[in-house]
Formats: sequence, structure tokens, C-alpha cells
Amino acid sequence: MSGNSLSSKLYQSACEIIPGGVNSPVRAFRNVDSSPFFVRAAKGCRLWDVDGNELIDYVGTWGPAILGHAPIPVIEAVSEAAKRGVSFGTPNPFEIEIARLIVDWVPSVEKIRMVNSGTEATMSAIRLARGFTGRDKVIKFEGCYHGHVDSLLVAAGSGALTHGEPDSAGVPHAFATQTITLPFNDPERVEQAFAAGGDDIAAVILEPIPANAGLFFPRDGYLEFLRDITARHGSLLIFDEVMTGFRVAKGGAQELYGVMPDLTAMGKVIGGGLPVGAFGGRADIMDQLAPDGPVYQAGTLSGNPLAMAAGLAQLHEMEKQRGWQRLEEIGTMFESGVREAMAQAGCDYTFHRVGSMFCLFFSGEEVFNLDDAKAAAQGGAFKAFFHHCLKSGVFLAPSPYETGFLCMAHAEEDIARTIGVIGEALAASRR
Ligand code: KE4
Repeated sequence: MSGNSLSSKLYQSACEIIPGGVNSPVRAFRNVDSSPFFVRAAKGCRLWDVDGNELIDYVGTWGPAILGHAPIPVIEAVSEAAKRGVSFGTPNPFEIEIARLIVDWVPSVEKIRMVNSGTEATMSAIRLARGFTGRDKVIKFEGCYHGHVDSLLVAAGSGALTHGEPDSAGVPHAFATQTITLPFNDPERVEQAFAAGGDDIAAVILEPIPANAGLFFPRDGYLEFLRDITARHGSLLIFDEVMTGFRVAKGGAQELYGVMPDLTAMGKVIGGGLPVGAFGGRADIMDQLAPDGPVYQAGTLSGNPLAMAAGLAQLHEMEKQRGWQRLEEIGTMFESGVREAMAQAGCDYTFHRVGSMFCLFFSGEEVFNLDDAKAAAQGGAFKAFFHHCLKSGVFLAPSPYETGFLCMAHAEEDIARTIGVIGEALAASRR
């Protein structure tokens, strides 16, 4: 972005009154030593910035835009709902409809409560797990990001990792002592933690497919191991499916791997781009929530009719278009193109994909945890790659510690053009 662009002028103004000029740190482009462009409009798989530049978008507003931007069914549903009022502060029929859909689609969910962000979803699930078990400690994994919940901003991924602050200031030491942070994909360390204090571990929370330190996968049997050890110790297993939910499969990662958590945090796709999160799971646990139970949790705009209408329209459209099958077709095409470009560039790269989620590590070494991902992110190759792609009209997440998203609006010609740009960027990074 040139210094005299409108985006740069807007960013200067933003920095005067908004911390870092952004309302969420990852948008600041700090990890790629740049500053953000401002978007005027988005449609399908494209963004247009305020200077008129057109970009093929693989950030997808960090996951919600699974149909692409401004899909007609969502726009129509929100417009219609808005004519009848935008918030009531009383229950509305949409809340039951989306709750029923989620209960039907997500294998382990018997009851659900809507909230307004992924952070609220994981925060509430943790409090509920502590209230249900009467225990305090929580196990999380290095590199997994669960939103900016005080007790989970420890060795966190995403923006915390991007900005090198995996342990945020402002979190009392007392909070952090209740969080046990372990490397992902290391069963022995989990066994040791439970041996040392299993009777005080309320829950184990994880992204079943970690996607906030780049994208990597649970080793064979790892999720089943976590399911077994938590059940044996009376601890709850919480899947944070804010990103994987309704994306890697209709029923999320728990459907893909056939492992049933006790609680699931959700968000992003279920809001159709509007502010929504949700948490749900076993009815006997969820019934501990106020007003029936002792665990308090609330929200002025939880179940907001516009957000519910947007989420319902998006989810129904995905089902109608057999979206998960189509996204696998698009993903397969994208992956074969990227792998061919990597081979032609003759470089050491590792490419991970599950469905419509992907990540390119700039290292030939396999990536199974945060340390591997950090090692792969060394050397600054990502920054040059990112900027080459952006200048060529392809917008990837501005950090090596994020995941890319394909959407239903990425057509063959978009993929072909993107692969050409990626090939040029990989070749340039070799020169
Ligand atoms: P929100 O509070 O941002 O809605 O959700 C937090 C969250 C929880 N769990 C997982 C697995 C997540 O990926 C997220 C948020 N994801 C980041 C992108 N890696 C949001 C982008 C941002 O922070 O601006």
C-alpha cells in the first residue's frame, strides 16, 4: 500500500483513535511489516479496497464467509429480518430453529446456547466445565487459540503468537496457574499432568485440528486418547470448533474424526458473517446453566434475530448446495495446483489441507505442534511470499500462524489464477 493511497490515509486516521488502528490485532499486518488496506466492498471470493484494487480473498473474514462474501440468501434473510426489528431482548423463533439445526447436525450436542463471539463460547464452556465438575484447572495446548479469554491466553496462537505475546499482559498470575499448557500431539505429557493432578482438572480444551499456528493435525489416535483419559478422570473434553465447525464437515471435526467431546465451542460460519458464537453439548452439563442451574452466563444480544437469520440462511444454503462435497472438490483442485507449483519451484515446503482450510509452511519438515510451526516460520520467507501475492491480487492471511480458507465462490478460474501467482511468488522466493 503506497504512502499516498486512501488506505494509508485512513490507517493514519485510525491510529489516532483506535489502538494500533485496528479493532483486532491480526488485521494490523505487523507480522508482514506493513499496514492494512481498507475494504470498501466484498462479493463472492473478491474484495475491493478503498483504492479500487481487486483481490481474490483467502482470509474469508477469518472463516465465516464459507459461501463467499455477501451471498444472496444471507443478504435477503438479514434484510427481511431487519424489517421486523433488529433486537427484541425476548426470545425469537430463529433461536429455536438454529438450535434445532445445530443439535441435529453436530453429533455430540444435545443442548446449545448462543453467544456473540468465539471467545464468549470458549469462556462460557470453561466456566460451565468448572461449575459442573467443581474443579479449577484446565489443560490447553501450545499454539491453540481460543479467543482472548484470560485463562486461555497462555501460549496462545493466532494474533497472540503473531505478535509474539502468547502470554498476554493483564492476566493475573493466579489465573495462569489454573491453566496447564502442554505441547499438542504428546500423550505422555497429558498422562503426566493427570497423574500429577487429575482430580483437579475440570477440562481439556483444544482445537481438534489446530489452525491458529498454521494448520496441523492430531496424530492417529490422539483425539481418542484425550477422550479416554478425560473420561477416566471425570474431566470434560471440550472441542473448540469455532473454526472447524460446519466447515471441515457438516458436523465439524468431531464428525470427521468420530470423537465425541462433552462440550463444543462454535462460531464464525454459524453467524454468516454477523457476530455469533455458541457452545453446546451434553444436556446434563448444559442444564447447569442459569436460569435453571448455578453457572451464570448471559448476553444482551445473544440469539440476535439478524445474526440468527444470517447463520440459518448460510447453513441451509451450504446443505442445499452440498457445500462440503463442493469445498472438497475445490480444495483438491487447489492442493494439486499448489503442490505442482511447489515442485516446479524446487523448494522445501509443507502444504497442509483439510477440506477448505489450508496452510503453506516454508519448511520441508513435518509440522505436528507449535514448535514445528515456529521453526517453519523462521527466515522471513513468508513475508516476501505474502507481499508478492498481495501485489499480484491474491490476499492470504498476513501471518504464517493462520489458516487460509477456500469458499464456495472460488471458481476454477480464480484457483488457476491464484496458483499462477503462488508459483511466481515461490520462484521469486528462491531467487
Ligand atoms: P472470536 O472471539 O474472535 O469470534 O473467536 C475466537 C476464536 C476461538 N477459537 C478459535 C479456534 C478461533 O480461531 C478463534 C478466532 N480466530 C481468529 C483467527 N485465527 C480470529 C481473527 C481475529 O482475532 O481477528
